[in-house]
Amino acid sequence: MSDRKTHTTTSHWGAFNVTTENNRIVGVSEFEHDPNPSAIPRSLPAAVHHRSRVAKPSIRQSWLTHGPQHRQSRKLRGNDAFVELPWDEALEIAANEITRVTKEHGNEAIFGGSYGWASAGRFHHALGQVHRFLNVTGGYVSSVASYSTAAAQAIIPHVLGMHFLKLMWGEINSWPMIADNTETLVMFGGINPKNSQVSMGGVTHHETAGWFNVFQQRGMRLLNISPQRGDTPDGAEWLPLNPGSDTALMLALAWVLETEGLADRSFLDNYCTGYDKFQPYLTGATDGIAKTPQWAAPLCGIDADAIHALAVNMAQTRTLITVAWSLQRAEHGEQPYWMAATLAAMLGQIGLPGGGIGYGYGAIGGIGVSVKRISGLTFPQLENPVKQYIPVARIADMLLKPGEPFEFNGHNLTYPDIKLVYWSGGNPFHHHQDLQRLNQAWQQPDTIIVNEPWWTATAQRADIVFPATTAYERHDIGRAEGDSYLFDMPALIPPVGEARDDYDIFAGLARHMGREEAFTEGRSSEQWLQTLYANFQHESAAKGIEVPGYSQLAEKNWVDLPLRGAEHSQTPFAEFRADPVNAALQTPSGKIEIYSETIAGFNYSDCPGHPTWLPPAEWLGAETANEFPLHMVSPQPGDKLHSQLECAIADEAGARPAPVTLNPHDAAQRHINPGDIVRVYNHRGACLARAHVSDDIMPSVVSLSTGAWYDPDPNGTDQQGNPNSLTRDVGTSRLGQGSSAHSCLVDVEKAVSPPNAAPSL
Ligand SMILES: Nc1nc2c(c(=O)[nH]1)N[C@H]1C(S)=C(S)[C@@H](COP(=O)(O)OP(=O)(O)OC[C@H]3O[C@@H](n4cnc5c(=O)[nH]c(N)nc54)[C@H](O)[C@@H]3O)O[C@H]1N2
Ligand SMILES: Nc1nc2c(c(=O)[nH]1)N[C@H]1C(S)=C(S)[C@@H](COP(=O)(O)OP(=O)(O)OC[C@H]3O[C@@H](n4cnc5c(=O)[nH]c(N)nc54)[C@H](O)[C@@H]3O)O[C@H]1N2
Ligand SMILES: [Mo]
Repeated sequence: MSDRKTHTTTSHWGAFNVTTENNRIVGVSEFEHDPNPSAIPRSLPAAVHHRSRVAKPSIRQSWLTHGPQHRQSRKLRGNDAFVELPWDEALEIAANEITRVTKEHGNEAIFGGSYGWASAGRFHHALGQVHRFLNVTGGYVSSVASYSTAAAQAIIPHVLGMHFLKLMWGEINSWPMIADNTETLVMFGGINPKNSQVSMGGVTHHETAGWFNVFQQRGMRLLNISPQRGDTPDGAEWLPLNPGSDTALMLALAWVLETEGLADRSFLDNYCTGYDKFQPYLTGATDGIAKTPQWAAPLCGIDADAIHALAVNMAQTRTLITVAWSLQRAEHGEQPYWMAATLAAMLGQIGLPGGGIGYGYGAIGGIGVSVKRISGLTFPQLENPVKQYIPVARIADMLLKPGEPFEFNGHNLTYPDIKLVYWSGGNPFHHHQDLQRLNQAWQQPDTIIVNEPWWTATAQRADIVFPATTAYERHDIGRAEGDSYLFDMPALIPPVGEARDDYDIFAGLARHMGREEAFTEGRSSEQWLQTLYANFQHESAAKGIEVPGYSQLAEKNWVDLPLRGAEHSQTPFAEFRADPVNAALQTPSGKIEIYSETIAGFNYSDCPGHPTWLPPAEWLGAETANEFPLHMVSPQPGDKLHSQLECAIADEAGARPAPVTLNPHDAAQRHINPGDIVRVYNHRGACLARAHVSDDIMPSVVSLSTGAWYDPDPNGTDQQGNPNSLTRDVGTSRLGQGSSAHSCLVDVEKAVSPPNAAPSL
């Protein structure tokens, strides 16, 4: 008899229905209440049951034979056999090793930053789990900010006086407000339909593309300023610009406003500080270079007349400037964010509906949605007794430079000496820049422990690998910021192989370390879910929101809470505009800081006291562009989330190596035809890719999405097409120390030898 069943579940890319039969996922289908469902789940059934699932606890052969302190053995990470062990034995070995490291070196020798997106679901969140475990066992060196928005998180509080995430979720024009008020939408880096498929914890109602239809019907001017046409939904004007040059373009727009009497003096006087220090830089009084459209034109590749006309248009209409996250994932990525706020301040429309500045629309799906926000359902991570941290993207620096000083947003810090790395819910050998360098760094620690469902490039480079369940193999509750839905996420199938939930893995380790009670508080995961849910229900009721009971939610599978609606959006900065004294911003001056005494006081040449054009080391205007004449951008993949589900996609005929998009002009110059296997290379590394030739990308720019599972051959050429075999591992600046992945020059040639036919897994 068939036990075929269908349930709805949620994920970072939204809700979908899953059909199971005989303990297997046999099909997925669209969630009928989503106006524009994502196609990402199509690879899910193949991925969940893929041969690359980690079946059993596995320990690297030579780590087991020679012990953690054997230097030669560490060089074998990634090229060694694994020994499968019973759970209890493996847990005991790992627990003893954690104990040894803390006894010999202290908890400051454990890195538990563990960055990555893991999966949706409030309780079984791999990062929260590993942090709580490490906290109850003495603490760990943590990481701050994110690969996504580190430069923004550093600069925005200095300029606008609030946490970047608060600005993005709270003080932002909602889609309906834009539709009703904005006349000119100037999108730096676009508002990307592929990226808005995704949001942390899920986006159920995919509405970005729908809003663009509304904008077009209303006759709004939609301007995509970006190296790729596809960075907005169809129908926008496309103004291609050289990657990394946005600050120059914004300065030239500002120069036109300043010199043609179009800048809003009264706004600058009443709501801003430091324009008087910035203005002489803009006009060239301080450095002899007037930031005119003629000056910017060769830098950004946009005609001077077009820049002039755009500035005038922006001043004459209700204009919203939007900035994608990608602009700040580049060297000096703080600058376009600061300069965009400055430009918006000069236009004087901050605090007016549909005007001003908005960061991150389209970067993830929930931004711009009008919902009432409720909190709760968070598994407590407890206190970390260790106070040392690194900016998240400085992982390789940390491992390579123990004891060395570095600067970060006004702090003078020192890299700790890490002996043990614990990673759960992330894939650094996918996400970090310059993977050759990370490979060197990865040889430093005694021991690397990873919880992972799949044999990713990171799991393959670990010493101890614990097989983790996926979100489809355990019960959880799903709910996300910017989303009105609440999901019961049933365990759809039993754990694949011997996989265990992260919670049970950490409870087991804690037991071997005498800390089980502290970690579990005597609860099973099901009991935790009930406890967290009861609190959530209580808190929601206090805010007037009725949520169903625990078992009622399980029966219903999901509910759409009455949280969505235009009435939940307010004009950002309206209170500040109405009363700049009593509703002052949380900056030192209480105003928008076009010049920041604080930042100037740090004395960072890579982030001076006001927005400044600082050419990156790698861009089309750099000297090294003679040798590597193409700028490679490495955006997020449209067909998946980062490196997740990649194993199933890679199996599809012709899917790997990954596609690299080139302009027909650049392809012809190199005798490259569509579909050719090419080698993308620079002085740091190389990878194979498949040529996708299109005039949707500007000349001299190539685009290779992240996501491929790093798989270098013996010469170091990645066979799958991971862009981080080429990117540069340098912080955005001493202020943000973020990832500067998008600042990268390469060249492309036809590959001489065909790639390995199939991925190694
Ligand atoms: N060149 C370049 N590089 C980039 C970027 C770029 O723009 N360009 N962007 C950066 C950004 S913004 C980001 S966010 C990162 C993405 O960073 P990654 O860390 O690469 O992201 P994911 O692939 O989502 O990693 C999540 C991992 O957790 C695993 N996982 C899923 N569920 C569970 C679970 O329940 N338990 C456990 N233990 N593991 C689980 C998945 O299998 C996967 O391996 O990449 C960064 N890297
Ligand atoms: N489908 C899908 N969606 C995702 C993700 C995913 O993995 N898959 N990941 C999510 C995550 S973690 C993040 S952080 C966000 C990232 O969101 P973003 O950072 O906004 O997106 P990216 O895809 O890196 O880049 C968007 C576009 O910016 C353009 N661009 C690059 N450099 C420049 C520049 O210097 N100037 C200008 N004007 N444009 C430039 C490129 O053409 C690129 O296509 O996406 C999220 N959404
Ligand atoms: Mo991200």
